[in-house]
Amino acid sequence: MQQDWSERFAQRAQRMTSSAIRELLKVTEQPDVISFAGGLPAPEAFPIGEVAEAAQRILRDQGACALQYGATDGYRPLRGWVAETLRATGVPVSAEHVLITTGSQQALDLLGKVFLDPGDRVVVEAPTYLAALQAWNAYGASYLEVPADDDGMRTSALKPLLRQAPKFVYCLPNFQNPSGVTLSRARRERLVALATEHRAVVIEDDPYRDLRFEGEDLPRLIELASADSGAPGSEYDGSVIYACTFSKVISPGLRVGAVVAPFEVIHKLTQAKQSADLHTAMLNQMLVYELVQSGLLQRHVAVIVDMYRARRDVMLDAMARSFPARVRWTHPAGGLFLWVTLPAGVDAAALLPTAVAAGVAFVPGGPFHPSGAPVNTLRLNFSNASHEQIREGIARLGGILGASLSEPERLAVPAAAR
Ligand code: PGU
Repeated sequence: MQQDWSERFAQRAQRMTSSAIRELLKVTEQPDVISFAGGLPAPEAFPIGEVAEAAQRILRDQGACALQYGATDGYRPLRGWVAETLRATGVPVSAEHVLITTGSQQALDLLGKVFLDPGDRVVVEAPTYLAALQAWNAYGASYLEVPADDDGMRTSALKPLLRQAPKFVYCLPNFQNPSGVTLSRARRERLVALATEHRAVVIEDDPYRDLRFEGEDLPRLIELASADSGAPGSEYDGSVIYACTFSKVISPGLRVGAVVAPFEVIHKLTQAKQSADLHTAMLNQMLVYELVQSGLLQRHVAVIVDMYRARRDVMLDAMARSFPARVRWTHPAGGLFLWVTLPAGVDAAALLPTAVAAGVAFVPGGPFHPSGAPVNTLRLNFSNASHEQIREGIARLGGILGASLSEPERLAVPAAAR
């Protein structure tokens, strides 16, 4: 007898949805599609030779350890390196405050697992990273959205939301995914002050920090929270939980990220990780440590920052040439993405099949909002295509936008779906 599987799934599983980015990866793997969809680093920049040499050194010098089971909280030298990076900016953390995760995506999932009961509120920027929503939807989160502008989250709108006792506030301060905007220094200070006043927890997700094309680094929220709290010499006990990753600066395929938090939170996250995957791949953790230790990280970041800045410039220039006048977009100072706003009432998802048929892909903006709306936005990635592909892809997209905006009734969102 055939099972009715959907009936058997737990309520948690019924709340699960697919990532629009992951789904699109299948389409964009077709060689003739120019993809501005996934947040993929430039493959031609991957440090393949250095990774091969580091792998040989590790296997020669550490042999069996690299192939053995390891501790759940991670490879200790790598935990120490992450702690040292933050300590250098005044955050009083040691290796025990760091949990190595299988990409920072796992950190988001584990945070949901340990903090969220069904119905719990989470404050998110509008728009926000769709796979964080995907992770927390499974745990039954409900969302409070804070509007954002070119300076990031509008902290002036935060107070009434904090009064509703959210479990945490999720913030991407640098070159936000999907919008590309950066939270201003004044708003960082305001956010941390408000969080302290309301005893709110902040999750700072920071994969793009090192990919700054211009301007000065701004303090991390966890730095500001450290400056505010604790006697000199005391250990970190602030309310900001910091997630970072080596995906965008070395390789996403290695799946190595980290989360930094007070001891009690790390302890609970470690229990949650034990049942998820025992530990992150040892060889990959050792590889990452070897590469950051050898100075490869700094050298490589300098190369890809120059490369991505040039690609951003080509994309902005091409958009200015070929996008219709009523279309708006952000001008990111770093990261991998920019965010396009179409006239109200145009559904970007409805344009996607036409775009893919014309050989160009983007991520429609709806899924970056908990409610799936507004839908007149889209995300473009500029790190994964050559200058020629960017010019060609943007020209194709410009043509499609031009045609669709001149016949709005065809693509208008039906009133019921708005
Ligand atoms: N947090 C943010 C803000 C991200 O943008 C991403 C990746 C992650 C966490 C997770 O990255 P890890 O590799 O797990 O460290 N964002 C990519 C995901 C791409 C994909 O293939 O799903 C993106 O395109 O938005």
